[in-house]
Amino acid sequence: MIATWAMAYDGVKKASGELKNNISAADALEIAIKEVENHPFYKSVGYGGLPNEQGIVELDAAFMDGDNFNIGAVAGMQDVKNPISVARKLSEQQFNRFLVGDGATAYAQKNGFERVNMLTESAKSSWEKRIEEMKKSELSPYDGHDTVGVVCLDAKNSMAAGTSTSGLFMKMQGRVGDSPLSGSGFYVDSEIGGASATGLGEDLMKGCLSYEIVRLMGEGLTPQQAADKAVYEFHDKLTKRKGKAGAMSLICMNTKGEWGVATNVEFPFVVATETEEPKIYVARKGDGHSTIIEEASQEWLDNHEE
Ligand code: SD4
Repeated sequence: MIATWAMAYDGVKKASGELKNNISAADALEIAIKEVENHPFYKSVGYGGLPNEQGIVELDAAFMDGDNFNIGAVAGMQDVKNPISVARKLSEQQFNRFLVGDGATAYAQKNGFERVNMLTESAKSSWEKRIEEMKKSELSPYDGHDTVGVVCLDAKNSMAAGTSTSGLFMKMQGRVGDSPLSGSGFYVDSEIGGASATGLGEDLMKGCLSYEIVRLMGEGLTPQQAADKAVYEFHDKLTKRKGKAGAMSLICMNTKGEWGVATNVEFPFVVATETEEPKIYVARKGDGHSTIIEEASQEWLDNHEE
């Protein structure tokens, strides 16, 4: 299992332990993502997620089963504790697999998903503070955003991919990023591998980078080669044509459990394999089209904990 950001560590630990007991990739992915969604300190996923400019927490999530390509997704959903579970349930339907706004919220309610006011006091005060700061300076409202994305392989060689996010802090009401979009925020094919993205959705969705990485792995590239090629070539293309590229960090894994990461910002992520306990790594862009990946140092972990 590979997952975006250090916040995924507890979820990956819990889910990878269960994978050893032979649970499915889909179940493991849901366990891992729910753990992040339920944590009130993680400000951009689930409970405690930062709100949009109206002060409302709008949640996006997606689930994909790599065996049969089933996809379920929600966007702009409110007051539902575990968006990933709603997305997974939708993936089992024949029609109506991607629901937005009130429709997504109503579906979750009707199907018994737990309702919770997702705006914590702490997220509300961050929002109030940011409104004040924005009155005084040119501060970008969009700083600070971390989606949880997971790619998972199980003992029977099934794969799953999924995402969950409250999107960009101070986003416009109704704004949706890459996370619930197939091919952009996530993609998985159990005969090849899977990928997932985090970063600036407005740029990520221009490159369909999750699909591109899976396609490149299908052509024989290792996950690291595929991630490097897809992400840095697109970063260069965007920079050339538009002057700059937003933050883009991609994770991927193939059917052998080999993994790769590419990113144009400093990017922590978590990996657990059959032989390796869950570990936090930090990736950054190297020279040319390469990525430097190091295990997170004790100092880094201490800072993060704080
Ligand atoms: C979005 N990609 O809504 C998400 C936000 C994110 O790290 O991943 N931030 O655009």
